[in-house]
Amino acid sequence: MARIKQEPLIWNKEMETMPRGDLEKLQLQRLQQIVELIYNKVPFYRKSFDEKRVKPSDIKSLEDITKLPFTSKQDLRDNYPFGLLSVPMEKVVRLHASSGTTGKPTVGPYTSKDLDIWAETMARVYTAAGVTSKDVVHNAYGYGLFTGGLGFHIGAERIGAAVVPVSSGLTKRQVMLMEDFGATVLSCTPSYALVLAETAAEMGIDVQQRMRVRVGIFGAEPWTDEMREEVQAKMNLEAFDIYGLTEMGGPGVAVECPYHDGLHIAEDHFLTEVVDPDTGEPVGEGKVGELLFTALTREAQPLIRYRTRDRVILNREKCPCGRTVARMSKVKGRTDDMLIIRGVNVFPSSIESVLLAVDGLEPHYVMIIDRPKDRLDELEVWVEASPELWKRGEYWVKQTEDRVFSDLNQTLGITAKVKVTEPHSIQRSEGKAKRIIDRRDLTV
Ligand code: DLL
Repeated sequence: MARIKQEPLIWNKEMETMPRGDLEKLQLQRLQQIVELIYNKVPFYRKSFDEKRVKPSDIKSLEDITKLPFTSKQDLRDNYPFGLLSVPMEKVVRLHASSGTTGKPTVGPYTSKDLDIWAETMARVYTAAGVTSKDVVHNAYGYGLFTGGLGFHIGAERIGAAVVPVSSGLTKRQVMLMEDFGATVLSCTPSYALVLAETAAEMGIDVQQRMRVRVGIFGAEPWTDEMREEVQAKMNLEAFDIYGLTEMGGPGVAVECPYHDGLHIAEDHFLTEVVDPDTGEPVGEGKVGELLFTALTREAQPLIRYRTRDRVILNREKCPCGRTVARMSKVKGRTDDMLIIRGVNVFPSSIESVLLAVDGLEPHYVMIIDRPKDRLDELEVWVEASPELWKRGEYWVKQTEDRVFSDLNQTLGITAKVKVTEPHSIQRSEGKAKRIIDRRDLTV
C-alpha cells in the first residue's frame, strides 16, 4: 500500500511529465541520431544492419525500430572488451563491469557526458523515493567494478544529500554507522537489507527506536512484494524498487514512485520494448515479455534493442504521481532462470512468494535443482525457520515443511522436497543473493 503523505517529488518535471506525444517525438529524434552514429562508428552494427538490409534512413517512426537487429549478451562477449565502443578510448573516463557468473564480465564504459546523465537519472531515482538534500544516504551497494556503489554515490551528490560510501561488508560496523550518522536512507540489495536488520537485532539495537532510516532503495536482484513486506517491517522504512543493468549504464534505468505501482523508466534516455522471447515480436501492452532497451543518449557504448532477458509487463498509462513515462512491473524473472520441474514451468520469484506467505519462516532460502541420472529434474527448497518455530521443536518444524510442500504443490503445481533448516544455517549475502544451486549437468 502506498503511504503518500505529501505531493510526490519529481526531479526533472520537464522530462518526467512530458506529454507522451512530445516524448515520442524526442525519442524518435534521438533514435535517428544514435542509429546514424553507431552505423558509422561501430563495425559490428554496420555489419548487422547490412545483413538485415536496413539503413539508418529507414528509421522514420518509432515503430521502425523493429526493423533493426537485436543486441545480445553474446554480442558483448564476442566483442569483449571494447569492440562496441563508439568513441575513441581517450573519450572514455570510467569503466565498470558486471561480475557475471561464468567467463568474461560485461563491460560498461562511460564518457564524461555518460557520467553526467547517470547522475541525472540517479537524481530522479532519489527524488522519486522522496529523498532530498536534507537526507543522509547510507550507501551499502558494493563500490568497485559493480555499478551499484558509484551509481548511488553520483546521484546522491547530484541532489546534494550527504552520502556515506560504506560499500558492502563489515555488517556490525555498518549498523553502528547507520545509528551514529543518523542515516535516513538505506541503499543496498534487498537481501543485504535483511542482513543489516538481522545484525541490528543481534546487537540488541531496536531499529525503530534508535535509527532514523525511513527510505530504502533496493534493487540489483529479483525480490517479491512479500520480500518488500519483510524488509519494510524489519527495517522500519518504505522500500522502493530500483532497476538497472551494466549494459545501460547501471542503476537509474527505472524506479518506483510512492504509489509503488510499477517502476518509472527514464524513457527519454532508454527506449523500451517488450517482446516475446521466442519470436522477438512485440507483445501487447499488459502482457509479460522480455524487456529490451535502446540507449538513446549514451555516448561510449550505445546499444540498440538490447535483450535484457528480464521478464516484465509494460504500462504506458499516466501515473497518479504525475509522471507520463512508461512503467515496468517488478521483474518477474529472467527468460533464462525459468525452472522446469517435472514438466512444470516455474520462476524462482513465485517460489519466494509462496515461502514468505508461510508463518514461522525467515526470508532466507535456497533452491537446489538436481537431475538424478536418467530422471526428471528435482527441486529441493531449503528455507530457514524463525527462532520461535525452531524452539517449538521437531513436530512443528515438520508441520511447516508439510505446509510448504502442499502450498508449492497447490499454488504452483510443483512437487519439491522441502527442508526447514535451523536459524542462520543459510549463507547470507552482502550483494546479490545466490539463491539457486544448479547441480544439473546439462551437457549429458
Ligand atoms: O544490478 C545495476 C543495479 C545496481 C541495479 C544497483 C539496481 C541497483 P548488473 O549487475 O549488470 O547491474 O545486473 C543487471 O540485475 O538484468 C536484472 O536481471 C537484475 N536486476 C537489477 N535490478 C533489479 C530489480 C545492476 N530491481 C541485472 N529487480 C538485470 C530484479 C534486477 N532484478
